[in-house]
Amino acid sequence: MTNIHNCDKSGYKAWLVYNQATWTKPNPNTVLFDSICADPVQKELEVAVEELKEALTAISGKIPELVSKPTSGNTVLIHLIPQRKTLKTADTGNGSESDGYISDSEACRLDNEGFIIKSCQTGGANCTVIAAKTGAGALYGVFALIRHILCGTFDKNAYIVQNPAIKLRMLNQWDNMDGSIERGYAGNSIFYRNGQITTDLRRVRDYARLMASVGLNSIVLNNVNVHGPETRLITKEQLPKVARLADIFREYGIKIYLSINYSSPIELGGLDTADPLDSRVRSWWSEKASEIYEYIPDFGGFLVKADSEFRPGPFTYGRNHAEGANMLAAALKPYGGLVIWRCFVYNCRQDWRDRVTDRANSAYDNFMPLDGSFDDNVILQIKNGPMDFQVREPVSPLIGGLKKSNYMLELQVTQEYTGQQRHLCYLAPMWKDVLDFDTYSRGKGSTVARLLSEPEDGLISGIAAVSNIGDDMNWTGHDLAQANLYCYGRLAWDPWLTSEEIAREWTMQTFGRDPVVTDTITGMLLDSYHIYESYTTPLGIGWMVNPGHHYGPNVDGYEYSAWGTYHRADHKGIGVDRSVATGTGFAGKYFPPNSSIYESIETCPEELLLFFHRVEYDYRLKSGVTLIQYIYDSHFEGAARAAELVDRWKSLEGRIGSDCFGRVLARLEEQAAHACEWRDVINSYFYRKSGIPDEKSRPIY
Ligand code: GCV
Repeated sequence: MTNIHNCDKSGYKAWLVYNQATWTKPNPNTVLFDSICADPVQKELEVAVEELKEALTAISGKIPELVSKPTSGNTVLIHLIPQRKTLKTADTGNGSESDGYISDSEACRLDNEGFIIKSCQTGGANCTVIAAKTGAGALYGVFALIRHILCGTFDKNAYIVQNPAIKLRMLNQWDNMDGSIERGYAGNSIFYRNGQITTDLRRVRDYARLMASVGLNSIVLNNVNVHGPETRLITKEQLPKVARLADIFREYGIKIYLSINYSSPIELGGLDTADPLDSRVRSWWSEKASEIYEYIPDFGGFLVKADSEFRPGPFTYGRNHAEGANMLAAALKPYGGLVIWRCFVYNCRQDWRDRVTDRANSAYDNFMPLDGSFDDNVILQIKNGPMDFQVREPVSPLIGGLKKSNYMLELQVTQEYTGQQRHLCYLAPMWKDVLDFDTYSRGKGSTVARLLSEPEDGLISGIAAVSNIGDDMNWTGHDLAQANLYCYGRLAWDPWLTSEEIAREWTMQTFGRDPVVTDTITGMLLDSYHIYESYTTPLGIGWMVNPGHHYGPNVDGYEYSAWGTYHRADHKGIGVDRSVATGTGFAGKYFPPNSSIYESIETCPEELLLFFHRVEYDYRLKSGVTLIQYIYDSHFEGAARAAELVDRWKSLEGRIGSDCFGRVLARLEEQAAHACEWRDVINSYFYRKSGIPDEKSRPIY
């Protein structure tokens, strides 16, 4: 067995481990590159050259020569396309000028972050040209080339042109300055320790590399819940240190953003108000912006959680979200900065007895009436579902609903409700359900992926996700949870990739190209979301977790709370009626035909049945089984399949480095045991509520 992945015992290098074994059996069309050619005066290309050199050295065991002109052998030529006047005009098709490597018509096909990989013969060398308009584009091209080499899909005659589908591709760190991470499951922050920005920046650089390797271009460096110490990140005392972080990320084409405290004018500025229409507040923010840009000239902007879960916001002053956001936007506008304003706004002090108020309606009701009133440098950030990152939710109707505002999708890579990186849960299938969902906002075919990649004229869009990394040596606690960070970046770049394509390429890069390993891990990843869903909460109902930390089953944990999170189970049935006819009306917020599909219990997709409808236990699903029997069956099957994951992994013993093998095995065993706990708690709860026994007489307590 030649492909054992054991050169990175800790998992630290993640998918950039550059397993030498992959090179020993190159694809017939792969060539061994012996040199890298780039114009040495082009500082912008330095990181791309460094990355390529590191990868080729590790993979082939030989340090490639750095040359300024291709002369012989096999060369990777990294080329910055000059910004000539002609590039501004449209492609005329023929007779287009060329700079020696790339014609004008080819250059016209590239965005600022795109790249071309093509072959050419020049100066006696066989060149693979990576051409781009910027250093970031070249870096993405380098990482793409490395990926193809490692996956065995590199073809020396290939002609690849790529641009990112979504322009703003962001990670949100929920890191606090005390070093903790809200909803972090992989240790402490790599950015902060004991109230200070860390001075050991190696890890930050390695994180930037991981991000750039999958095409991410923006990061918010602190938690959306901004406490006292993080409020001070925008002060003179912290800005020089924030600027150092920005310097590192900049090298990798990544812009930094900060979450801000809406009450900063009071807490930092000594004002008695943070009213967005007060001129003193407006000047305070303008001066603050000017100060920030002195330290960080390409600062991305602010992320704001306002009037949400006890965070301050414009409501205190009788102002709406547009007034609140636009005031900050005006301050950032002269510098090209953005305000990313979260739509996660709801009443978290609801009375559980109140059956009329529905948290699912909240973001839509708060923001739809304001569509068109946000300034052009405000982007609304919308969680994928109307509630809060549950295992299964419908897509937020704000996506596609908003037509005159910039917006971006917010996903959660950190596995708050999906097993906290103790359970295996590969999230690409969940995100694909979101990205492939047809909103019908512009008629048939208006998928979320399309809306994000082709925003309405003059608008901008993006995608953000809450990161899953911490200072654990393997970044993500569970080694296989690295696949979630990886697939998030890949989908942000190309939302039409399939879950399987991404799982395969991640597995090959991380573990080498042993087909048994690739097939087994890819299969485990692809099954894992459905397995997790089947032993946890049934048919889209959500929230059956222990309050606070959200790990493990507790069916009534949130049932009598103030958070607006109810399943309403009783002895007859379960589910929330969100129809227009008899329920909270949420189903009516979608474009037809989605609204009528969700409205009716007959047509509602079954995986969302209990999200949209109250259903009696003896209701027969399309398969013919009753709801209660479905709940029992899926929980028994889910737990059994979780146990099988252990066996599937064990079949790889000897094919995976033993350290990683042992770490993952321990997590999978814990998952299998915990899945039994889930199964028994959920099944017993519903048996006790309904009094209906399992048709198959399996143990229920
Ligand atoms: C950062 C949920 C999480 C909170 C999180 C919040 C948000 O409520 O449990 O930890 O706060 O979402 O997205 O703002």
